[in-house]
Amino acid sequence: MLQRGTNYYDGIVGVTQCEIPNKVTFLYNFTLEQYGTYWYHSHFQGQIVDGLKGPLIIYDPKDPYYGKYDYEYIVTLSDWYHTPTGILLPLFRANTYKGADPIPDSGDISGLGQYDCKAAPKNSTCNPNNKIATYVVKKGKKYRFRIINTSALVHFTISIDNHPLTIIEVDGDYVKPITLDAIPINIAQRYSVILDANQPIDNYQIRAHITICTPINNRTLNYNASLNHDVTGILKYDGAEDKLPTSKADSLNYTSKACRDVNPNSLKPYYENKVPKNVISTFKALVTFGSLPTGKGVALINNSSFVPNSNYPTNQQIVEGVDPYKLPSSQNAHVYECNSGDCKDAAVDIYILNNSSDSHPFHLHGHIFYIIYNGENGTGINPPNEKDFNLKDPVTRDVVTVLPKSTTVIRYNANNPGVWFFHCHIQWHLNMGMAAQMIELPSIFKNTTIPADVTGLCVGIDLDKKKDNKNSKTK
Ligand SMILES: [Cu+2]
Repeated sequence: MLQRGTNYYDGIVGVTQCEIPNKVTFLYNFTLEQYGTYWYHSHFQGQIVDGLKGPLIIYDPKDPYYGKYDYEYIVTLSDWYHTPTGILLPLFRANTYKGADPIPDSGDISGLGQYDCKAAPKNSTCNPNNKIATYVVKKGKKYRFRIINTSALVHFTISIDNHPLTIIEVDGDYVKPITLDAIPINIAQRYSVILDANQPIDNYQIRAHITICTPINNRTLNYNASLNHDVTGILKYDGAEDKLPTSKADSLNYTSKACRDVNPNSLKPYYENKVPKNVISTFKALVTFGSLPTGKGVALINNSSFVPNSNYPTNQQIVEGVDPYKLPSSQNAHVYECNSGDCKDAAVDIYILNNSSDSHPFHLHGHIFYIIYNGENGTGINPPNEKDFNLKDPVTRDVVTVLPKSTTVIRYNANNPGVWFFHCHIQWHLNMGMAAQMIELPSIFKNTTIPADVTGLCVGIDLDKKKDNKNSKTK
């Protein structure tokens, strides 16, 4: 969410707030100015991986695609670890694993997946014979599927046998319709697609193919997981027999889509974009991995691993007079003001220079961005020639995949004063510090009044008092 004027409700420990203690109620109260398919999740430790997440759909009364479909479904895709992150995360961060991303045990569609429980880790919960996600459609009708990848680690390619999918929305923004047999979707990305239920009445396989886009070796935590890379669901026509689909996949070439986005050059914005031209600041983010002298693996942006200041979030520091230009290097702060030109047209370019062998889905808070350059796999981290930027009709997103050993350039309007988190959405990379803080127009932002409920999280809460307040309200 853009959180314009409410940066302090953006939910990042050490950036915009302190953590919410157990048994305390905290209200995020903000005004929406966006429509489309989003999701919410915890941004603390590994809670998102344990399931603290869900879809957030905002309906647009002027949706240009209303009338082009009859019904809609929400489809979440996720990986699943039987081991809770309370155990997994410390193991992962321990020296021996050098930060190789833990491999999930399984995957699910809208929370439903199947697994051979004999292979599940000891003492973990595993339910045999789980249901399979089933979406019932009526022949002759059209359906909007809102697809969200809420994974910790994995990339999905989703397809439905005999049913091409027409993309109409990408990360909350409408695009001109484009029809594909299979949709690659990286972590935190969203697509709305329209499906035409025009096939014979039957059951059709939904295929959510998993790809792990980071290197695996025998030091990788859970590397021998019996992960089934082909998660399935059922598209069931009303009137079809209750049986598993026997439909065949079209000749799907997963490798050509693995770890990639739908080609950004093939996606065209539905409404004409005006790309801002007054670039007030350029942030060159060199993305690498490294290790501390102790051997502990870290993720680095410009050779610095982000460590949140959990007890004194950056937004409060700036409001209380701390000079944002003097934050410690562990804060990975990039600070910019608009001092020249038309500030309504002010823009920031982020060059994501990925010098690792992983692909990274990068997400920026508080903004949607234009993908003005998306380098091919292996083309290197030399800053591209600006002549190659697409400033005419780039697609907007809020998560972009940066391929291994390549460069991507995003541009966004610098019109939202605040402290905005910029990070890889692979949960394990985030835990290793693959994050930066974009400190936008601090000379304006420092005049913000941060509400007492937010600052109160940092001064220690009297739990009994808070409970009394809550009780008195409910009475
Ligand atoms: Cu990453």
